[in-house]
Amino acid sequence: MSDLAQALASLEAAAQADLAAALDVSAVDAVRVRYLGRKGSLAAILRGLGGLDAAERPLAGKLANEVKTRVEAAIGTRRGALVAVAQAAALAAERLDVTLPGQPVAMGRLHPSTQVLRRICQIWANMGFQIYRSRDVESDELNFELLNIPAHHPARDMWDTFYTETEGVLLRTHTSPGQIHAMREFHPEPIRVILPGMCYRYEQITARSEIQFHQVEGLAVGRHITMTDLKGTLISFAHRMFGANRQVRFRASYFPFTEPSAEMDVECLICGGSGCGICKQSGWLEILGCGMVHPRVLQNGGYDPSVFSGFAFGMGPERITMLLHRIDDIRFFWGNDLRFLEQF
Ligand code: FA5
Repeated sequence: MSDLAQALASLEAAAQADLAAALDVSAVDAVRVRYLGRKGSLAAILRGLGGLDAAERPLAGKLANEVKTRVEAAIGTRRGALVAVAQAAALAAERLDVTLPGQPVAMGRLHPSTQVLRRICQIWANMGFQIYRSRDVESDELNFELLNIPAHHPARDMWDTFYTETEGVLLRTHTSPGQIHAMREFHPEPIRVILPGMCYRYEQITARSEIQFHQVEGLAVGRHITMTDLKGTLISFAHRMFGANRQVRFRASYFPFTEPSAEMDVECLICGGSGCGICKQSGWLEILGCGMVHPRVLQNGGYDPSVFSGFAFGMGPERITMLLHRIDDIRFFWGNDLRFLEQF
């Protein structure tokens, strides 16, 4: 029994000395394994209990438990102290200055064309026009035939076309085929819609013309709609878009799907009307084509032209954006140059 007490006492002393020498948490954990682990020194001593007299065993067991409890407590204390030291060191090393200003997150923004497109839609919405979406890939029938432009008609030369490999399927050259979609959906009710969307033309790219550009089509169909309604509505749009003092003019024009037809110009904002490269020295910039819906087109849409009449227009938001921001080359729009895009 006294041997066992001796062994326990020296185990405790050795464990305390090792703990005092342990300088980090992993060294403390190693002490626990070495003295209190399943294969550690205390377990080895306890295996010797079997050799004692039965009368001595309870006292020996009690002694061993007391030593174990004290060593465990010492390990806990040492471990806690070392964790606190390590935390203090980490806090000091990784100190955060929460008063430093944050790093700004780079904000994206809408493309200038989208911004103007939305403004145009807003103005027309305020004037009671609903937005009607229609497809970019169209049939020859809707893009041309039902708009009064039969195959081989010279008017087809007005729109150089991207055809697909599927017979009769093309990329729409204007948003006007949407007029037929809308009329066929709503007839015989009156209509007031705008149709924003992308158009495609197989054209020479220049400072004023792209092969891909937006249009916003407008269509009003009802009883007793006249050319006066068309002019008044478009002038009101131009004043809301460009300011009440902006000059506009209508020029007689030709579109196979309207009769009579016109084009509306806005005083060139880039040169103030004195003439520049963008307005071809005219002082005016064309922003849209328009006219009274041709009776045959009304009929193709399902309306009786002896009862109904209507007006239509198609404008180019990129041209309008150029006017508003004095951009002198349309190629900037799809050039993906951030130096351009970040200005809006
Ligand atoms: C048309 O496309 C007719 N569908 C417009 C129309 C609708 C007339 C309804 C009557 C009734 P035009 O080809 O002129 O017309 O184009 C209309 C507008 O689209 C132009 O005024 C211009 O602002 C814009 N636009 C035309 N071609 C280009 C191009 N290559 N690049 C950029 N904008 C263009």
